[in-house]
Formats: sequence, C-alpha cells, structure tokens
Amino acid sequence: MRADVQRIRNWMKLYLVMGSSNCKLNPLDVVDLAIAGGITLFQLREKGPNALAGEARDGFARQVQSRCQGHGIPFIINDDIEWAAALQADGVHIGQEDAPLHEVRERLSDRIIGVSVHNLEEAERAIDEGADYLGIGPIYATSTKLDAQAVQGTRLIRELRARGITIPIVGIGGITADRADAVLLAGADGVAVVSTITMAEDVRVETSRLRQTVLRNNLTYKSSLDHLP
Ligand code: TZP
Ligand code: MG
Repeated sequence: MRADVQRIRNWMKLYLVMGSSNCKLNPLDVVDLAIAGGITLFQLREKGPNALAGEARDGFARQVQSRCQGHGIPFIINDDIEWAAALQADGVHIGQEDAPLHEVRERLSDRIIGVSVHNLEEAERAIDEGADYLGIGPIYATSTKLDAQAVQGTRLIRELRARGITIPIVGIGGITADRADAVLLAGADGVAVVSTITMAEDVRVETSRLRQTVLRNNLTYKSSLDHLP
C-alpha cells in the first residue's frame, strides 16, 4: 500500500543523502549517529569515484537498511531501480536522466518515488506521472555533486507553492542549519543534506541542530498551507 501524503511530508523533514565515500568517519558510524540525531529519511547514494561496487555495495546497503529499519526510518535508493527492488527498499529517488517515472511506478508500484526537478515543466510532469515528492536543488552551491545543475536558490519552491501545488518538497544543495530556515519558509517540507551531516565534527550534534531548525520552521509553513484554496 502506498504511504499517504502526510507521512511522506513528515519523512522529508530531515532527509540524509549519503554514500560511503561522503564520510570522514566509518560510514556505518555516521549512519548510527545521524539516526541518533534525528534524521527522518535515508537515501543511499552510492556513486562517484570511490563508490563501492558489487558485493561490497550490497553488503553495505543491507547494513544501512537494517539500521534504518530498526528505527522506522524509510530507506531509499538513488537511481538504481533494480537494486531498490532487489533490496526491497522503501523507495527510489530518480533524476531526469533516469528511467521514465511511469516505468518506475510499474516496477515499484507501492514504493516511495521521488524525482529531482529543476523547473516548472519538470515539476508538473513528475506530479502528473505520480511522483510522491519532488527534490529541488541545488538551492545553494555544493561541492558534493560534481554534475549538479546551476544553483537556483528557493525560486522554484516558491513558484510551485504560489501556484497552490502541495506535493511534498525537499530542498537540497549546500544546506546548513543556518540556511535551512530560508528553504522551509519558501515552502519546502524539509531539507536534504549530505556534507553538513556526513562531514560534521560531531555528526549527532549537527543532525539534532538541523532537526530543531526544521521542526521549529515547519510549523510556520504548515499554517500557511492551511490557507491555500
Ligand atoms: N543533488 C543536488 S545537490 C546534491 C544532490 C545530490 C548534493 C548535495 O550535497 P550537500 O553536501 O548537501 O551540498
Ligand atoms: Mg540520479
């Protein structure tokens, strides 16, 4: 059964995206500390020059997944639909260059499907085709994703909300605890981060700092949503 919109909205609040190569510490320790600090969703994005492959990738994914399951945190996979299906992950996050959404929905009918969008047209298409949430970014400059598109600030998030579009939205790219406010006030349900958590001096403390910011601000956003037609 597909999760309802309110649950998905709540899962967006503090969304950790990471792969083993994004971490200074042992990546499984980072996952444990981020869970202790209060992440609400985990996306495994195992890509880039030092990414794991084959059995090592599979073993790592299963260890992360079991930690997430132990804490009721949805575990989703970046890009790789067949891998998500094989792992029985809670969902998948796809970009514009990945398989078309209707095919992904056929393969993973009851799973969470998130889509990265960069403009109004991509957003409307993803919504029409049944995306569960939109990932929008890079909001700020990032050095984590080498092929990231141009920095776009919060413009698209504000534009979608101004049009009365209520789909769950998460902002990504260069987001820190100090910058999260602007993303949430623009209308995002939450923030997705890589390096602010994975490279933090104290992963647990930084995660809970982000969580406090997000929970405080989301109240403001929810009450403004109540007034939409
Ligand atoms: N997609 C857009 S920006 C980005 C992704 C995966 C990377 C975000 O990483 P960071 O370290 O939070 O800027
Ligand atoms: Mg992708």
